Amino acid sequence: MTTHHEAYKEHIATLQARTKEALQREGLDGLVIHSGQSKRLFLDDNHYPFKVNPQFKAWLPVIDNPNCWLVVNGQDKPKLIFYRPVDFWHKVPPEPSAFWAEHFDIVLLKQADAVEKHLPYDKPRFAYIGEYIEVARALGFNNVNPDRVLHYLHYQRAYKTDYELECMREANKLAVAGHRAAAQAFHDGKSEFDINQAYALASRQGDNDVPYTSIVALNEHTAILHYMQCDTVAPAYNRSFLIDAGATYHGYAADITRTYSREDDRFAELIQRMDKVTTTLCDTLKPNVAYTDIHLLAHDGVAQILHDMGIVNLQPQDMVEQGITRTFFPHGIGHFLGLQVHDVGGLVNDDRGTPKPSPEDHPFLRCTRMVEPRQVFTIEPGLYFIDSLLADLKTSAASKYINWDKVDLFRPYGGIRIEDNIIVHRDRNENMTRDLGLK
Ligand SMILES: [Mn+2]
Repeated sequence: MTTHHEAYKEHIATLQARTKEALQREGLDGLVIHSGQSKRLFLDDNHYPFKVNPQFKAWLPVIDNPNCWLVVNGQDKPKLIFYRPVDFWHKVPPEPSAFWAEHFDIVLLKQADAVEKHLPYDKPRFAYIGEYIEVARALGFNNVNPDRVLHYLHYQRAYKTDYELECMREANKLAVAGHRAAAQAFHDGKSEFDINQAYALASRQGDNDVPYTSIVALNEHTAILHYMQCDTVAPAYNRSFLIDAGATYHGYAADITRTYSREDDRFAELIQRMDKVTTTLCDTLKPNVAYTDIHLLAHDGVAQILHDMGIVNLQPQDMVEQGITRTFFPHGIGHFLGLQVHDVGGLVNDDRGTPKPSPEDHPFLRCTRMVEPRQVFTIEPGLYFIDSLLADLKTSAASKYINWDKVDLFRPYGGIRIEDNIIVHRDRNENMTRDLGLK
């Protein structure tokens, strides 16, 4: 990306304004935001992969450096305490010089535990934002991750700046390259492990770079919603393939799912129909629509398919009313996307964090907010043949409506999910995934 300095400058200005408001609500002078620490495995001298505090990477695209600190007050130039040890074991990050550096007063920190002299003196006027509460206490911060501040920041984070949208388009580019390579590897009959490698190679993302563990599933595995293993041996025959895999750019996530059938068969037809559900729902997403309504519309779409394909012998409306579609589509229609793959702030009514839970019958829906411009969502309807859920259905009163021979025909294919990443603009939607030509 030719980095848009102007957009980043505005991004910082937006964060400053949000910080100022959050501080006013809490009656504080500033926030001290900790990037995190390297975490060691129990009774071991190895470390887990470092995952940065999302409140830290909101400010700058430094996602691989523990022991860094930001001191912000919404007014003065933010201070960055940048960890740069003398270390011959590990790579030491270079002195900051990228596009973001000029927006911070930078202090270099050689020893992690020598940070105190760079932190504000008047600790009670500041809140610590980070994961390491005992570190915060040792440094003298009593106000740790105050609810009012986090609720406000999380709520506002749903409205992406132009810089953030640009980062997410770039993340989609990386992921789409991976998806193309993965589809090819599937058609070549490769194993899950080898398909995952093909994805990594083309997307330039290793297992620790992707925003979540990629789901690379063949045949029956595609019906396991969060399948995270990777068989190293290819099955005798690759019938079906579901890949839910993303990419990270400057700390922002893409989250894309595609499903493929090897043959031009009934399952391929099911995929085509589900693809239509995804694109139709993407068009329904617009300002002033409740995201929950999109979820309910997805059930109508799934019901229509189950009816048209002769899988359930009921009118679509009755099928939805009786809750039968929830056997086939047991998860939510999607979520906010951003610094975190399931970005925060989806289940609240306002910036004070008043809860707005998902409907009782749809507990896995991750967002209940009204759709507004600058929000970024995934839309990911699914249709699966999941043995455990089907077993429940079989013992229920609704069993008589199910064409079980058809169900058994589809079981070996597993399931379908098709997921796009959408920016809602005031006057149109931008489907970042389809705009890149991914079918
Ligand atoms: Mn998703």
